[in-house]
Amino acid sequence: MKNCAVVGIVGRTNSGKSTLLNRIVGEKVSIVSPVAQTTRNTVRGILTEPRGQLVFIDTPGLHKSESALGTLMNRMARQASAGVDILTVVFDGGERPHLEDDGWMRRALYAEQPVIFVLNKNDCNPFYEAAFKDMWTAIQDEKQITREVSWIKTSAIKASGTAELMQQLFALAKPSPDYLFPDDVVTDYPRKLAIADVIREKFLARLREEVPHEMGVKVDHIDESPDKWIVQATVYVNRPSQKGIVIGPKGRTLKYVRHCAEPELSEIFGVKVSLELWVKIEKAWMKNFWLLQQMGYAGKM
Ligand SMILES: Nc1nc2c(ncn2[C@@H]2O[C@H](COP(=O)(O)OP(=O)(O)OP(=O)(O)O)[C@@H](O)[C@H]2O)c(=O)[nH]1
Ligand SMILES: [Mg+2]
Repeated sequence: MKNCAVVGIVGRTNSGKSTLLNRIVGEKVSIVSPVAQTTRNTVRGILTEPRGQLVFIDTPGLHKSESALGTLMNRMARQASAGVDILTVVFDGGERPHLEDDGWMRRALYAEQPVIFVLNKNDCNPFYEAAFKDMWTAIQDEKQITREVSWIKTSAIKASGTAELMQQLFALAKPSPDYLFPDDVVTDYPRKLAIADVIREKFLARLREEVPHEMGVKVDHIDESPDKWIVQATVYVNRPSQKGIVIGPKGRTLKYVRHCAEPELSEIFGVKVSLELWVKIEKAWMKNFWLLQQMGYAGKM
């Protein structure tokens, strides 16, 4: 028998959920950036060990949202939190608690499954452990409910606390005759979406202000020959001014993105990858259901 569980990783945007997932599975399955709202899909990362298998679901961070895309992302995170065996709520201990942290704690209060509160970024100074614990006590007092949760402090960047987190997760996992996924699979994230994410991550590393949130990447076609893949992708923006920013002076931003993404994708897929990027202005693409679906943000592809 193997100990198996599906583990939801939820929390507010930028708390380090994707960094933590990558650290746990030991491979980069989910993109990371300092920009809020980096993850837009639910991304599964699978850890298989002799003691069992944990299937993690990384989710978009909860945030205030006015766009159709933002609403879909928040819904995805809430839905993912409902269907899992164990709920892991990740907090950014390097900042005072936000309203979204309060929201997740209130959700955790009524969760049907075991809950682990992960106070991440404990390499930060100050580290607001007491503020988060006070918030949790205040919520329980207000609702007059006492709910058992365990607290674990981690640094996803420095890999501290993750062994303890694993130990708790495997202890909560249920014996199962078989693994949930084949033991050599680290993610089942569709290839086109994974490539689009890596491209978007490189833009996020360069762009600031509103552009990252109003930019979408869609992989249109992959031309696969045995020794080389040519990936054609479209970068969608809302406004003409954003097109200039995404291209950069003399095309420098596009060049940077290709320069960073191509070797990374070649490494991931074990074949030389060459990118062809087009930038397209599509006003209100974030409300275009077909495009949202093609990017994996709404329903099945
Ligand atoms: N100092 C410190 N920074 C961290 C730690 N974990 C993540 N970060 C940083 O926090 C930022 C956000 O990390 P992500 O993993 O993208 O956060 P996320 O929760 O997935 O964010 P969304 O996808 O937007 O919800 C990045 O700049 C990470 O490098 C940590 O343990 N310590
Ligand atoms: Mg993320």
